[in-house]
Amino acid sequence: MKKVITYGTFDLLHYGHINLLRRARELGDYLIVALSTDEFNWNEKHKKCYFSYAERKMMLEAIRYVDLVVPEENWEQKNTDVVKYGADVFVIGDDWKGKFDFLKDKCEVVYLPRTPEISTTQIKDSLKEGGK
Ligand code: C2G
Repeated sequence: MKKVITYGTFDLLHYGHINLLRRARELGDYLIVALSTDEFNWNEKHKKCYFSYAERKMMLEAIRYVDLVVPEENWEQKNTDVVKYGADVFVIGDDWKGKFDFLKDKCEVVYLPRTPEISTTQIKDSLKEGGK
């Protein structure tokens, strides 16, 4: 079984996230999502999520492409996660291109093109201005 792992916040879940998860799953037979915890988001990514970790986890688990959701609590865990979960492929959007090449000695590293014109920030900004 070819296992794929990816990481992210996935707040205000949108079709850009779904496109990423679909393409990630297509690279193997089993997709693990390491979901940023509320503490990690706030302390390290300076992101205040609209949905809590539990709510974001529940939504991801409902997606047909996702097989397992685990917590992402720090930047350093990727090296151990890849071994712990037996991941053959690490996948993430190309906004991170090159940032995780250090994993190449443990697994394949794939940066997928981001879906244009959509982001959680864009959704929040649009709503502040009264919506689309
Ligand atoms: N994404 C995408 N297209 C978009 C928006 C997001 O392909 N229009 C991808 C991102 O590249 C990422 C995933 O969807 O691979 C989740 O995006 P975020 O929730 O913004 O995750 P991020 O903050 O990039 O967290 O340790 C890695 C970090 O946890 C990644």
